[in-house]
Amino acid sequence: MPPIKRTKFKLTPEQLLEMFYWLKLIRAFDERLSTLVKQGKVRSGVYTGIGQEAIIVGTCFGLRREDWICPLHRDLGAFLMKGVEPRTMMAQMFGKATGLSKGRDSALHSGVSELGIFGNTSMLGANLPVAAGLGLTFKMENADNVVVAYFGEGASNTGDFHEALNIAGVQRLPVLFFCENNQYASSVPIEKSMAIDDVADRAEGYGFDGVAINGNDVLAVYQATQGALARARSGEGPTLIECKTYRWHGHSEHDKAFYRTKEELAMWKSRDPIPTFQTYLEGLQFLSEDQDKEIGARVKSTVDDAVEFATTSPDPDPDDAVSDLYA
Ligand SMILES: Cc1ncc(C[n+]2csc(CCOP(=O)(O)OP(=O)(O)O)c2C)c(N)n1
Repeated sequence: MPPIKRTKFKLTPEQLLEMFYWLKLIRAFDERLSTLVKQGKVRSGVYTGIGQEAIIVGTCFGLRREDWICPLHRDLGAFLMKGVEPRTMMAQMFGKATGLSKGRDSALHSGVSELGIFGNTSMLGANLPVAAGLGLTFKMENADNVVVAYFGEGASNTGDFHEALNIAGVQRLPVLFFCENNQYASSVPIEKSMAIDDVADRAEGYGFDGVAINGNDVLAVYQATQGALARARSGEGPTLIECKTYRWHGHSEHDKAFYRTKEELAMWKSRDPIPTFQTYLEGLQFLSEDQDKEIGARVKSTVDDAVEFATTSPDPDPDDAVSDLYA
């Protein structure tokens, strides 16, 4: 079948189905984690990104292994798309010896340098100066690799955010700053922490483009990413892309989110990125009922296998607590 013509950066039907698979896998992974937390199986805080999957899929799809990502607490899907096995990721959340950090942290700070994944820090915004530093390395090495750095709208109020954007603008660094604007920073709604409507407007103060897009439209995110990637790879510097979205669950799985209304949640659920994309694919006759079932079955068996692996994996050996240290 010919590629889609509607968009500037063309995707084949096969690639679109792959995107659909990733959306469903990331949703299923988070949903299973949410259940497992309640069963006491997870030894980590869990901050699901349910409702925000289009941002991860639209940004990570087609990234090079050499490109780096700086994911947030809500971005486990980015680890999967960058190449971490679902089994390993689940074992990480279970705090098992087979996880990324071998059971030695609270699961959300691991990175994988071979895959270009920077381990997140707990301080909001602190990943952004690191992203700028990675970008500076690429510039100094004359490599056309790019850094994709995620942050919440809450983090855009920190000093680190502004310092990172400033140096990225001055040095024209190959960094894509991706704001996951899910409307709340913990319990604080955006209108109580910012006097402007769009985080994207902040880029102008640092001399580069910022754009606000529908973060629940995977193709809109993909298109914006590809444009910014092309500019960054050719030395034109950073871009700030603000994705308007919503997180369906509380800030973490132990937050019941009483600070928002049922109506607000229902409104955003009606903009669920997955059925929206499914309808689009079906309209183009790229997704049949059988293909949908096959993708659903593949997603389920991948998550089942990951949970089985994590459940049966050994606990860390206390003697290993200080191994892998370096100075
Ligand atoms: C510098 C700093 N201040 C406060 C916190 C506590 N904290 C952790 S997550 C969070 C909310 C983050 O909101 P946002 O940046 O919008 O990302 P989201 O969780 O909504 O994805 C806060 C205030 C922190 N980790 N670091």
